Amino acid sequence: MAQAKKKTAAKKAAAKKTATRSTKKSVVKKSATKKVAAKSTKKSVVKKSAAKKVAAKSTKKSVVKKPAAKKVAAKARKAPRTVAKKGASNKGPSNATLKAMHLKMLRIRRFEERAGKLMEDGKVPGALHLYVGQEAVASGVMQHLSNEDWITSTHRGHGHLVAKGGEFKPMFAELFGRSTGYCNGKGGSMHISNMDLGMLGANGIVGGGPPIAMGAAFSNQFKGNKNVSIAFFGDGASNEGSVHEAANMAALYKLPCVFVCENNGYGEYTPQADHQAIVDVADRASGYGMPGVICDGMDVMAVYEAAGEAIERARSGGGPTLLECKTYRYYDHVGIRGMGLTYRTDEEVEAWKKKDAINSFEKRLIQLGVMSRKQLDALDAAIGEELEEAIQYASDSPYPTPDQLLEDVYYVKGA
Ligand SMILES: Cc1ncc(C[n+]2csc(CCOP(=O)(O)OP(=O)(O)O)c2C)c(N)n1
Ligand SMILES: [Mg+2]
Repeated sequence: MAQAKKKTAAKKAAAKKTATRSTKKSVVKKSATKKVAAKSTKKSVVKKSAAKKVAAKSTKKSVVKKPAAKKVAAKARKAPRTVAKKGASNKGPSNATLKAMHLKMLRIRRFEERAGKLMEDGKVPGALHLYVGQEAVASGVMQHLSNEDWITSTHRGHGHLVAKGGEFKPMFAELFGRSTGYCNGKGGSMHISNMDLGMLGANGIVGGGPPIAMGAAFSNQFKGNKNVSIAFFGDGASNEGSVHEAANMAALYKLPCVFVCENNGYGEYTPQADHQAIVDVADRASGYGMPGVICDGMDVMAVYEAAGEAIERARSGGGPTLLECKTYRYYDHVGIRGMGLTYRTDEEVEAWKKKDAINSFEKRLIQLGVMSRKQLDALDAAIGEELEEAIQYASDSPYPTPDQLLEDVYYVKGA
């Protein structure tokens, strides 16, 4: 019993470390942030009471309409954010679910590694923002979704599509600009989408996805179905006005939407501490009036549980959640090696790789007897074969013809 307590205490401490950036710099910044946060709490208390007066003045109709939303918002303000508890759910996932999440992660990793190499060999036009390192986030979230649920992605979108059920052939064809691609070769890496899978699109506009996901959630609420929409965005995007507007409206209308911030510590080449004064993006949730939750984005089970709770809340009318997943991208902002900028150290990258989501989950699957090393290797080899076939298929596919140039795109005739 005492040993078990010790173990949980040690686990908690480890989880805390993961959630917090461990450099000295960030510790100093954190305490400064705390002071700022303390100041702003005082301020917000004053502001809140003023806001209450304004709310009281508003029409009877709106007061009657929103009591439930008010309760959720009040709750969210009281408990601005929580750190997701591991093993919080009683119902452990089935072996089939564990296997499915592992498969998603491995498919993303291998797709991205191969796509990155092709780009660096000059075989893919344009830039590729690769998702390697962040696989646990897409996989843990998407495990709860069906094709009827919508997602919006980012410029780093291949992983989201693979996890949503995207197939390698039309994905590579899209990256190669071929007419057999998901968008007939006109979307490319940064605008790949597929409505049948509920993937509303990657997006070259940082912060462009959340308003679209919020709108999709509004349509679901309007239609009265139980579908949800998920907005994936980065720590950098979390500073964009479009994200704040979408979150504000989603909370106001209690929309079935989950805002998933993939905090990988950088916006392009800028460390988080240089682009925002907070450490936890989830802290902003209270400002929107929704629950904020932090989870270990390098642990697919932690993401699965935290996302499951948020998605269930959204489906059952409880409104949106801001879920922050602490994660890391192994490759550069663009491509594998990028531009050779020294904005982060090799030691930092290696330290995150030690927490690799796929390695640790495979160890767990073996320990649990869900899969053997042999089965895992066979699966990996099969994915490799599927990839090569898809690359061949994409290379053999034709480009769109000039007469198809204006199909599938918005344009103003005669302009
Ligand atoms: C509106 C807009 N501003 C700036 C850019 C340039 N840009 C591309 S990616 C990026 C960083 C985004 O950082 P984050 O949201 O943390 O995503 P990550 O790249 O870390 O996945 C920026 C600033 C853009 N594409 N769109
Ligand atoms: Mg980022």
